[in-house]
Amino acid sequence: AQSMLLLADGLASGALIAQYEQLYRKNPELTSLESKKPENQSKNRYRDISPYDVTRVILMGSANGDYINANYVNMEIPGSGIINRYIATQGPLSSTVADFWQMVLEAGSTLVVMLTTLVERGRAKCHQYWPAYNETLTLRNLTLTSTAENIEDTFIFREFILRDVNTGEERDITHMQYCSWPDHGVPSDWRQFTTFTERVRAARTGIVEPAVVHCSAGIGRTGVLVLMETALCLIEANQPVYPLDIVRSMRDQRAMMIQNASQYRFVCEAVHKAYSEGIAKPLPEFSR
Ligand code: PTR
Ligand code: PTR
Repeated sequence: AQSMLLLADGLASGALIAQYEQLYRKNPELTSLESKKPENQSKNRYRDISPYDVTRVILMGSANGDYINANYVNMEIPGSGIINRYIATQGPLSSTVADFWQMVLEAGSTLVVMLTTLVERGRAKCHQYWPAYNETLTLRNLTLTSTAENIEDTFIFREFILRDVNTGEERDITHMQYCSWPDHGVPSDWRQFTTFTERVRAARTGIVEPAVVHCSAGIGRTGVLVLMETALCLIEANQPVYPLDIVRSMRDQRAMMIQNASQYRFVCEAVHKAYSEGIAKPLPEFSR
């Protein structure tokens, strides 16, 4: 409750945004050398968005090298025993779709969260990396079959079966897409965004494998979602929420998480409203 008062004050005074603007966008001590190698450059959607070497996802069984523009991001919720694990990544390119699904397979992930549309203002933001409903996409040693597609509001929920052709192993994958959030911008409605985040939380409950989250570059919108989910979990665990510490922790794992001050303000306001309206509140097991 104390940290929520601080949050409200910081929003009102502008101090919260001022502190955000002081924070490094990339941790100066961490390198991103792999992404600059000649054989890897074409695997980056944007020249200026590179994964740190130390937290990058290393592909084991890809015929196309071990590089993908993706980082492990782990967010610990003190006092609750919870660590929310993510892989934050760019929207796949046509040339990296097989690498993307190889990553999902190797990470054991069952949840993919997509925060972009394929095209925004006439520009390609993400390649369509899944098959149409009822169809199967074949990729190197994997197949992906679409078994369900439901539109709710501005969300689309899909179900896929990912199959490793070599081993016969099959896995169900849930795909959750948020459709009304342009890059560099903020969602049109904090309530809808909070609802979406809660749906992601529900979908990952009890799952230790990382949720794969992406937008176009995999930093701006992805960072906002990770901050929101982290804050909701902290509130439920009756822990203080210091958003700048959360951003710093994210940026130590993937550079530039949360693109700009308006996104930061938006998510801080959403956290505060979710708390003050009782949408997010301490769970009984954590209340004193
Ligand atoms: N030209 C882009 C760049 O700035 O590096 C890379 C890029 C390549 C972007 C292909 C989109 C692309 O389309 P698709 O997502 O359909 O592969
Ligand atoms: N060079 C691109 C730009 O600044 O426009 C990189 C970029 C693209 C950065 C999209 C962030 C972007 O947003 P998001 O991470 O939410 O897809």
